[in-house]
Amino acid sequence: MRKPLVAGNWKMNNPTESPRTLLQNILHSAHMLDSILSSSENALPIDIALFPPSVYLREAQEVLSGSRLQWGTQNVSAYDEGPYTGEISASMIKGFGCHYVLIGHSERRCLYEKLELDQYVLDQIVAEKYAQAINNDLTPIICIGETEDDYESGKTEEVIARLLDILIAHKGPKALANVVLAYEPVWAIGSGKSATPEWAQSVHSFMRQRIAKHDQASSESVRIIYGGSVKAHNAAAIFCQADVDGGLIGGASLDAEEFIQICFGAT
Ligand code: G2H
Repeated sequence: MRKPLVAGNWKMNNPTESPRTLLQNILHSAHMLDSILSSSENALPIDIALFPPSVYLREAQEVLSGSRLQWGTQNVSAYDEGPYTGEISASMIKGFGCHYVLIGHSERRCLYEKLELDQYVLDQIVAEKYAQAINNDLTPIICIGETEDDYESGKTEEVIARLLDILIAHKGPKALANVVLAYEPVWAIGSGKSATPEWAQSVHSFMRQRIAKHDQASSESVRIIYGGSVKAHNAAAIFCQADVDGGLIGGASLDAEEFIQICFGAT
Protein backbone atom coordinates (compact mmCIF):
# COMPACT_ATOMS: atom_id res chain seq x y z
CA MET A 1 0.00 0.00 0.00
CA ARG A 2 1.46 3.39 -1.02
CA LYS A 3 1.20 6.22 1.51
CA PRO A 4 -0.41 9.29 -0.11
CA LEU A 5 1.56 12.53 -0.19
CA VAL A 6 0.07 16.01 -0.36
CA ALA A 7 2.68 18.66 -1.11
CA GLY A 8 2.18 22.43 -0.98
CA ASN A 9 4.22 24.37 -3.55
CA TRP A 10 4.16 28.03 -2.54
CA LYS A 11 6.04 29.01 -5.72
CA MET A 12 7.23 32.67 -5.47
CA ASN A 13 3.96 33.85 -3.93
CA ASN A 14 3.81 36.03 -0.86
CA PRO A 15 1.30 34.58 1.59
CA THR A 16 -1.25 37.00 3.01
CA GLU A 17 0.14 36.39 6.47
CA SER A 18 3.90 36.10 7.19
CA PRO A 19 5.57 32.85 6.01
CA ARG A 20 6.14 31.87 9.66
CA THR A 21 2.46 32.40 10.50
CA LEU A 22 1.34 30.37 7.46
CA LEU A 23 3.67 27.53 8.47
CA GLN A 24 2.27 27.65 12.01
CA ASN A 25 -1.33 27.74 10.76
CA ILE A 26 -0.78 24.74 8.48
CA LEU A 27 0.89 22.84 11.31
CA HIS A 28 -2.00 23.65 13.63
CA SER A 29 -4.57 22.53 11.02
CA ALA A 30 -2.57 19.34 10.37
CA HIS A 31 -2.78 18.50 14.11
CA MET A 32 -6.56 18.91 13.91
CA LEU A 33 -6.62 16.65 10.83
CA ASP A 34 -4.61 14.03 12.72
CA SER A 35 -7.02 14.04 15.64
CA ILE A 36 -9.93 13.47 13.22
CA LEU A 37 -8.03 10.67 11.46
CA SER A 38 -7.08 8.94 14.70
CA SER A 39 -10.75 8.52 15.57
CA SER A 40 -11.61 7.08 12.13
CA GLU A 41 -10.81 3.43 11.54
CA ASN A 42 -10.65 3.57 7.75
CA ALA A 43 -8.66 6.77 7.21
CA LEU A 44 -5.29 6.45 5.52
CA PRO A 45 -2.27 8.07 7.13
CA ILE A 46 -0.72 10.58 4.72
CA ASP A 47 2.52 12.48 4.30
CA ILE A 48 2.31 16.27 4.10
CA ALA A 49 5.16 18.41 2.77
CA LEU A 50 5.64 22.14 2.22
CA PHE A 51 7.78 23.92 -0.36
CA PRO A 52 8.24 27.58 0.58
CA PRO A 53 10.69 29.81 -1.33
CA SER A 54 14.22 28.87 -0.22
CA VAL A 55 14.72 32.12 1.72
CA TYR A 56 12.11 30.79 4.19
CA LEU A 57 13.78 27.41 4.78
CA ARG A 58 15.10 28.56 8.14
CA GLU A 59 11.54 29.40 9.25
CA ALA A 60 10.32 26.03 7.93
CA GLN A 61 13.03 24.24 9.88
CA GLU A 62 12.28 26.18 13.07
CA VAL A 63 8.51 25.75 12.89
CA LEU A 64 8.24 22.21 11.50
CA SER A 65 11.21 20.36 13.08
CA GLY A 66 9.99 17.52 15.26
CA SER A 67 6.49 17.68 13.75
CA ARG A 68 4.95 15.19 11.31
CA LEU A 69 5.23 17.73 8.45
CA GLN A 70 8.17 17.62 6.05
CA TRP A 71 9.57 20.34 3.82
CA GLY A 72 11.77 20.87 0.79
CA THR A 73 12.87 23.22 -1.95
CA GLN A 74 11.33 24.07 -5.31
CA ASN A 75 14.55 23.37 -7.24
CA VAL A 76 18.08 21.98 -6.84
CA SER A 77 21.30 22.51 -8.75
CA ALA A 78 22.52 19.85 -11.16
CA TYR A 79 26.05 20.44 -9.78
CA ASP A 80 27.82 19.52 -6.53
CA GLU A 81 29.40 22.90 -5.79
CA GLY A 82 31.38 25.65 -7.44
CA PRO A 83 30.94 28.88 -9.39
CA TYR A 84 27.22 28.56 -10.15
CA THR A 85 25.73 31.91 -9.19
CA GLY A 86 22.21 31.68 -7.81
CA GLU A 87 22.19 27.87 -7.58
CA ILE A 88 21.66 25.83 -4.39
CA SER A 89 23.24 22.39 -4.07
CA ALA A 90 21.54 19.25 -2.78
CA SER A 91 23.92 19.05 0.20
CA MET A 92 23.09 22.68 1.18
CA ILE A 93 19.38 21.83 0.98
CA LYS A 94 19.93 18.76 3.13
CA GLY A 95 21.57 21.06 5.70
CA PHE A 96 18.20 22.79 6.21
CA GLY A 97 16.55 19.54 7.28
CA CYS A 98 14.75 19.12 3.94
CA HIS A 99 13.32 15.74 3.07
CA TYR A 100 12.16 16.46 -0.50
CA VAL A 101 13.11 18.51 -3.52
CA LEU A 102 10.93 19.46 -6.50
CA ILE A 103 12.58 18.87 -9.86
CA GLY A 104 11.53 19.80 -13.39
CA HIS A 105 8.47 21.91 -12.61
CA SER A 106 7.09 23.29 -15.86
CA GLU A 107 7.39 26.85 -14.54
CA ARG A 108 11.16 26.27 -14.38
CA ARG A 109 11.27 24.53 -17.76
CA CYS A 110 9.68 27.67 -19.26
CA LEU A 111 12.72 29.68 -18.18
CA TYR A 112 15.00 27.34 -20.13
CA GLU A 113 12.71 27.32 -23.15
CA LYS A 114 13.45 31.01 -23.55
CA LEU A 115 17.04 29.87 -24.13
CA GLU A 116 15.63 27.62 -26.86
CA LEU A 117 16.74 24.36 -25.26
CA ASP A 118 14.53 21.53 -26.46
CA GLN A 119 12.60 19.25 -24.13
CA TYR A 120 15.01 16.33 -24.57
CA VAL A 121 17.89 18.49 -23.28
CA LEU A 122 15.70 19.73 -20.41
CA ASP A 123 14.86 16.13 -19.49
CA GLN A 124 18.60 15.39 -19.31
CA ILE A 125 19.06 18.31 -16.89
CA VAL A 126 16.13 17.00 -14.82
CA ALA A 127 17.87 13.60 -14.69
CA GLU A 128 21.11 15.21 -13.47
CA LYS A 129 19.20 17.00 -10.70
CA TYR A 130 17.49 13.71 -9.86
CA ALA A 131 20.91 12.07 -9.45
CA GLN A 132 22.02 14.92 -7.15
CA ALA A 133 18.94 14.46 -4.97
CA ILE A 134 19.36 10.69 -4.69
CA ASN A 135 23.09 10.99 -3.95
CA ASN A 136 22.28 13.37 -1.05
CA ASP A 137 19.45 11.33 0.47
CA LEU A 138 16.77 13.75 -0.64
CA THR A 139 13.52 12.37 -2.06
CA PRO A 140 12.93 13.94 -5.47
CA ILE A 141 9.46 14.89 -6.62
CA ILE A 142 9.94 14.86 -10.38
CA CYS A 143 7.36 16.78 -12.39
CA ILE A 144 6.19 15.53 -15.77
CA GLY A 145 3.42 16.91 -17.96
CA GLU A 146 2.39 17.79 -21.47
CA THR A 147 1.67 21.25 -22.84
CA GLU A 148 -1.73 22.13 -24.25
CA ASP A 149 -0.37 21.64 -27.80
CA ASP A 150 0.97 18.19 -26.87
CA TYR A 151 -2.36 17.33 -25.28
CA GLU A 152 -4.35 18.46 -28.33
CA SER A 153 -2.11 16.50 -30.68
CA GLY A 154 -2.22 13.30 -28.61
CA LYS A 155 1.42 13.42 -27.51
CA THR A 156 0.90 13.06 -23.75
CA GLU A 157 2.32 9.53 -23.51
CA GLU A 158 5.26 10.38 -25.77
CA VAL A 159 6.26 13.34 -23.55
CA ILE A 160 5.98 11.29 -20.38
CA ALA A 161 7.71 8.19 -21.74
CA ARG A 162 10.67 10.28 -22.91
CA LEU A 163 11.43 11.54 -19.39
CA LEU A 164 10.74 8.21 -17.67
CA ASP A 165 13.14 6.44 -20.04
CA ILE A 166 15.85 9.04 -19.37
CA LEU A 167 15.40 8.69 -15.59
CA ILE A 168 15.64 4.90 -15.89
CA ALA A 169 18.75 5.17 -18.05
CA HIS A 170 20.37 7.46 -15.46
CA LYS A 171 19.82 5.53 -12.23
CA GLY A 172 18.18 2.25 -13.21
CA PRO A 173 14.54 1.28 -12.67
CA LYS A 174 14.96 0.21 -9.03
CA ALA A 175 15.91 3.75 -7.92
CA LEU A 176 12.43 4.90 -8.93
CA ALA A 177 10.89 2.84 -6.10
CA ASN A 178 11.54 5.64 -3.58
CA VAL A 179 10.89 8.58 -5.86
CA VAL A 180 7.74 10.66 -6.20
CA LEU A 181 6.55 11.47 -9.72
CA ALA A 182 4.16 14.38 -10.17
CA TYR A 183 1.95 14.35 -13.25
CA GLU A 184 1.24 18.01 -13.92
CA PRO A 185 -0.43 18.74 -17.27
CA VAL A 186 0.85 22.23 -18.14
CA TRP A 187 -2.59 23.27 -19.37
CA ALA A 188 -4.03 22.61 -15.89
CA ILE A 189 -1.48 24.59 -13.87
CA GLY A 190 -2.87 27.71 -12.23
CA SER A 191 -5.62 27.76 -14.87
CA GLY A 192 -8.50 26.57 -12.69
CA LYS A 193 -8.96 23.86 -15.38
CA SER A 194 -7.99 20.63 -13.61
CA ALA A 195 -7.67 17.32 -15.46
CA THR A 196 -10.64 15.03 -14.92
CA PRO A 197 -10.10 12.22 -12.40
CA GLU A 198 -10.40 9.72 -15.28
CA TRP A 199 -7.73 11.48 -17.35
CA ALA A 200 -5.36 11.68 -14.37
CA GLN A 201 -5.92 7.98 -13.66
CA SER A 202 -5.25 6.96 -17.27
CA VAL A 203 -1.96 8.90 -17.40
CA HIS A 204 -0.80 7.66 -13.98
CA SER A 205 -1.60 4.10 -15.04
CA PHE A 206 0.44 4.59 -18.21
CA MET A 207 3.39 5.82 -16.11
CA ARG A 208 3.22 2.79 -13.85
CA GLN A 209 3.04 0.44 -16.82
CA ARG A 210 6.04 2.09 -18.46
CA ILE A 211 8.11 1.55 -15.29
CA ALA A 212 6.77 -2.01 -14.92
CA LYS A 213 8.36 -2.92 -18.25
CA HIS A 214 11.70 -2.48 -16.45
CA ASP A 215 10.87 -3.37 -12.84
CA GLN A 216 7.51 -4.50 -11.51
CA ALA A 217 8.32 -3.81 -7.85
CA SER A 218 9.33 -0.19 -8.53
CA SER A 219 6.19 0.39 -10.56
CA GLU A 220 4.09 -0.70 -7.60
CA SER A 221 5.90 1.33 -4.96
CA VAL A 222 6.64 4.60 -6.81
CA ARG A 223 4.24 7.31 -5.65
CA ILE A 224 2.60 9.24 -8.49
CA ILE A 225 0.85 12.42 -7.40
CA TYR A 226 -1.28 14.78 -9.51
CA GLY A 227 -0.83 18.55 -9.79
CA GLY A 228 -2.78 21.22 -11.63
CA SER A 229 -5.63 23.31 -10.15
CA VAL A 230 -6.35 20.92 -7.27
CA LYS A 231 -8.71 22.63 -4.83
CA ALA A 232 -10.77 21.51 -1.83
CA HIS A 233 -13.78 20.81 -4.06
CA ASN A 234 -12.07 18.44 -6.54
CA ALA A 235 -9.25 16.85 -4.49
CA ALA A 236 -11.05 13.76 -3.16
CA ALA A 237 -12.40 12.76 -6.59
CA ILE A 238 -8.90 12.89 -8.09
CA PHE A 239 -7.09 11.29 -5.14
CA CYS A 240 -9.45 8.30 -4.93
CA GLN A 241 -8.27 7.04 -8.34
CA ALA A 242 -6.33 3.78 -8.07
CA ASP A 243 -3.02 5.12 -9.38
CA VAL A 244 -3.18 8.63 -7.88
CA ASP A 245 -1.20 8.82 -4.63
CA GLY A 246 -1.96 12.39 -3.57
CA GLY A 247 -1.30 15.81 -5.05
CA LEU A 248 1.06 18.71 -5.67
CA ILE A 249 -0.87 21.83 -4.74
CA GLY A 250 0.04 25.37 -5.81
CA GLY A 251 -2.35 28.27 -5.23
CA ALA A 252 -4.54 26.43 -2.72
CA SER A 253 -1.56 25.63 -0.47
CA LEU A 254 -1.34 29.30 0.55
CA ASP A 255 -4.55 28.99 2.55
CA ALA A 256 -4.04 26.73 5.59
CA GLU A 257 -7.69 25.77 5.86
CA GLU A 258 -8.14 24.87 2.19
CA PHE A 259 -4.79 23.06 2.07
CA ILE A 260 -5.74 20.83 4.98
CA GLN A 261 -9.15 20.14 3.45
CA ILE A 262 -7.26 18.97 0.36
CA CYS A 263 -5.08 16.76 2.59
CA PHE A 264 -8.26 15.32 4.08
CA GLY A 265 -9.29 14.38 0.53
CA ALA A 266 -6.30 12.02 0.36
CA THR A 267 -7.14 10.10 3.53
C1 G2H B 1 0.87 23.02 -10.45
C2 G2H B 1 0.34 23.29 -9.12
C3 G2H B 1 1.41 23.05 -8.08
P1 G2H B 1 -1.68 25.00 -9.07
O1 G2H B 1 2.02 23.83 -10.68
O2 G2H B 1 2.66 22.65 -8.53
O3 G2H B 1 -0.10 24.62 -9.09
O4 G2H B 1 -2.31 24.10 -8.03
O5 G2H B 1 -1.74 26.45 -8.69
O6 G2H B 1 -2.23 24.71 -10.43
